Amino acid sequence: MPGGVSSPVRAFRAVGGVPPVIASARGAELRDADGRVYIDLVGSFGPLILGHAHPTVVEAVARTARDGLTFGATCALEVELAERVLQRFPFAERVRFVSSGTEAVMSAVRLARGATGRSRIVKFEGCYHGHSDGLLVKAGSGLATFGTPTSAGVPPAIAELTHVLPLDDDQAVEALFARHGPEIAAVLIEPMPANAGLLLQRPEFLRRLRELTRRHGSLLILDEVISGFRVARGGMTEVLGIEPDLVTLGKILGGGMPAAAYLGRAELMERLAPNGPVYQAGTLSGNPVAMAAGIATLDLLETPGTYERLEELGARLQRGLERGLARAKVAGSVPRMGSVLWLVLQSGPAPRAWHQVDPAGAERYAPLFGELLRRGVWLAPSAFEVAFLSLAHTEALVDRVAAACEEALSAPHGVPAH
Ligand code: KE4
Repeated sequence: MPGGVSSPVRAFRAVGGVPPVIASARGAELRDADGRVYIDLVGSFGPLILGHAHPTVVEAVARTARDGLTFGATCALEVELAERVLQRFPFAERVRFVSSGTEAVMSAVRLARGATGRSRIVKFEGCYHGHSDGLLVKAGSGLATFGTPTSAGVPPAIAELTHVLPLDDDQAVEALFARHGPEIAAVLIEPMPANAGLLLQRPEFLRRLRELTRRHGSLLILDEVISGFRVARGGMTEVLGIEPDLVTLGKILGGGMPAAAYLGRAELMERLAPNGPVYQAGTLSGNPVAMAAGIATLDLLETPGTYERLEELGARLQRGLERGLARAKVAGSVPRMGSVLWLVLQSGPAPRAWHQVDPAGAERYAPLFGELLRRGVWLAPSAFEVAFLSLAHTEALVDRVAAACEEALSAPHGVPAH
């Protein structure tokens, strides 16, 4: 297994040391093969909004698996999850399930190109949309972590069809549309960019994208693989009140099992095979076990007070981390949206675009990561991944994380004060 991992961001290349092998997890905690317990602030990079191994989700998976793992045919659970997704994203009329966020975004881009007959797409620097060729251009997540924003193996002929703009820059978008408007199939954005740190966007910037794409006959694809069901029942689409053409979902949708989706109006989605000329397929798409995990997860998120609770826990951790930075006299900030937070180790206002992110912040992050790991706090092994809280986290656990961070920030070989 190259790097000893099945996904590069899990390696500790950017923070040093050897990643522990995890043996089990429950609620807000991970347990490694040596029995060490960690408070988990990664949650498998987003899916585990309920925490690890939620008994209702595990029971749904076990019960469903006993009746078969995959049929290669439609099952009732697919229809049930499809209905739940469309209830939460009422702009959409059709949904297609796939097995990963990468597949969802790759397919949505192909559909946009097929529907418009255009080839150019627009993404934003630092945003990450999975590892399909055309999207590994100035991308975030592991690419930002390893300083390789554009992957080897992507032919120039493909990369040149992807225009990459800075976030938070209205003029750059206007200028690109002025030059290439009629050739642009789609603009693709994480409405809450969370793969180059948490780069919160002005709602008016996002609304401008909707106006420009509509004016030029391009589609707007909101990649809600992270934000879907995370920031609100209907994701950022609900929060912003914007009507996108396509939305991609993943992570929470599968509740920890491999499930993702893309959704949109019927006139778009009906262009997909078998009804239309845009092809996309998948052996395990919509399999009953993943559908059961997703249904159980979305149903549990209907519990009244869910998003208020996540907001409460997020605000508590934000305050605790900000207090720790101040007391340790370390320059930094803690941008947050609900239960998603980012620990920024640079002075000044929190960045809204990749070029505002100080690379020195990543160097300061590495020792802090190690100090926190030693204190039983599991953050992402990358300065550019965000922290996630879940409904399994408690005030006591949040306060322990804040206290550990304050100690770690002041530790002798912790983060150098500014
Ligand atoms: P997957 O193919 O990893 O399921 O989803 C790709 C994807 C698409 N869109 C957004 C906004 C995403 O954040 C992701 C995946 N996120 C990364 C971490 N931020 C996954 C972790 C990993 O690569 O191991």
